Amino acid sequence: MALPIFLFLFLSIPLVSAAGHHLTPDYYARSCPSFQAVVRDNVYTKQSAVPSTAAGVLRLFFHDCFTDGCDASLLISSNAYSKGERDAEPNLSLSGDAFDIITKIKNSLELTCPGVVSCSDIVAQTTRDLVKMVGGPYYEVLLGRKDSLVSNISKPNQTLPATDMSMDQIIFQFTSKGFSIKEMVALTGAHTIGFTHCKEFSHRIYNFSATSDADPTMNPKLVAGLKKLCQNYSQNPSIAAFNDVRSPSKFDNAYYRNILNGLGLLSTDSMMSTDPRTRPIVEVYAANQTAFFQDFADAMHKTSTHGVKTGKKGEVRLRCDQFNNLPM
Ligand code: HEM
Ligand SMILES: *[C@@H]1O[C@H](CO)[C@@H](O)[C@H](O)[C@H]1NC(C)=O
Ligand SMILES: *[C@@H]1O[C@H](CO)[C@@H](O)[C@H](O)[C@H]1NC(C)=O
Ligand SMILES: *[C@@H]1O[C@H](CO)[C@@H](O)[C@H](O)[C@H]1NC(C)=O
Ligand SMILES: *[C@@H]1O[C@H](CO)[C@@H](O)[C@H](O)[C@H]1NC(C)=O
Ligand SMILES: *[C@@H]1O[C@H](CO)[C@@H](O)[C@H](O)[C@H]1NC(C)=O
Ligand SMILES: CC(=O)N[C@H]1CO[C@H](CO)[C@@H](O)[C@@H]1O
Repeated sequence: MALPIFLFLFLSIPLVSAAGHHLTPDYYARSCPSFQAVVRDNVYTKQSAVPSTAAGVLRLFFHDCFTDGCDASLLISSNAYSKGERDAEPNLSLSGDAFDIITKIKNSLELTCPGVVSCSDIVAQTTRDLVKMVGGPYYEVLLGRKDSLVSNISKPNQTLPATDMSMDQIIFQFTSKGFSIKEMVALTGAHTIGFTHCKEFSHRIYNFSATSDADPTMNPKLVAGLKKLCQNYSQNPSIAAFNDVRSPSKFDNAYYRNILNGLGLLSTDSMMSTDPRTRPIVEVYAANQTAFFQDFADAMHKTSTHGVKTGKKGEVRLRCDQFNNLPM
């Protein structure tokens, strides 16, 4: 008689942690039943007014989750005592509107259910709703994340992929966190929306090499357009180009068709289309949006549970940009 019970207990330990760190879709069903509606309404209002919001939040979500897990550590502002992730170099181009919508939703939820909803859950849910609103796939968001108790300015530089990395280094930033090359290619389809500042690709369009002014793998028409757009970027660093020249604000699979045709802005985008480890996956997604959407949805779901903190490993922040206990 005791044997089945023993077996059940024994088996249930790994099953619980494998099932997503105690996250559940209905975590706030009783404690904050308006959670989903508050996020949805704010997403609709903000995205309608400021169409760049979706890309900004999607990138913020990726940077937060890939830096010590999805724990809103990226939202912490630096103070006199410590410098937060938000001030790390790779974050400097994160859109202010992305932080703004998270703050708005948090403020609204603090009125209806004070101290209940974590900032990291707000980021996960807001990202999903925005991706859906601009035409991307739907996926279920599990809830119950806690917010981090630390935010370290040196972390983003070490954990995030950067445009000047080799394909080996880029792949390492994903596989070292348990993401496959296929998941990496699917997630990077996020570059179907949003902007890139000129400095990220200027080396590809001006003085590229001794023999060629521009990277010869780039489409010459794109090069000409970017040279014109970016001519004053050193005086005006805020100049930015659409990531996806075909359908800049629609979430679709155009990113993959672009990079196969020399229309990728970043050198890492171009490498995705040429490296033998990634090109076959790019070709599938370029030809089949359904396949891309399925894999993107699964990979976003996985990203949204990466390194999540639950229970006493975190807190529900009262303000997303500050820890509840400020250093003395
Ligand atoms: C493969 C490695 C990646 C590299 C090297 C990379 C690099 C970059 C860079 C340099 C920018 C331009 C930032 C700026 O100038 O403001 C950018 C934009 C963006 N990235 Fe990535 N990225 C990568 C993967 C991803 C992934 C996996 C996601 C999300 C799942 C993502 C989402 C975005 C979005 C949405 C934007 C546009 C942001 C905006 O318009 O505000 N990226 N990325
Ligand atoms: C921040 O991260 C760096 C590198 O991982 C580490 O050396 C440093 O001790 C951390 N700082 C704090 C305050 O945790
Ligand atoms: C991160 O890397 C960039 C570029 O390599 C550098 O300029 C910046 O100072 C670094 N930031 C930190 C906090 O290490
Ligand atoms: C390109 O390089 C040449 C020679 O080194 C230099 O004179 C020129 O100013 C550079 N142009 C740009 C746009 O950086
Ligand atoms: C770049 O700057 C020059 C001189 O300041 C100005 O005449 C020109 O219109 C600017 N071009 C763009 C695309 O902003
Ligand atoms: C596209 O991908 C989906 C999902 O993987 C698959 O079911 C479908 O057969 C594919 N369509 C084509 C035309 O290959
Ligand atoms: C969007 C955002 O908060 N960006 C911050 C990045 O870091 C700079 C420099 O410290 C801040 O001024 C920005 O506010």
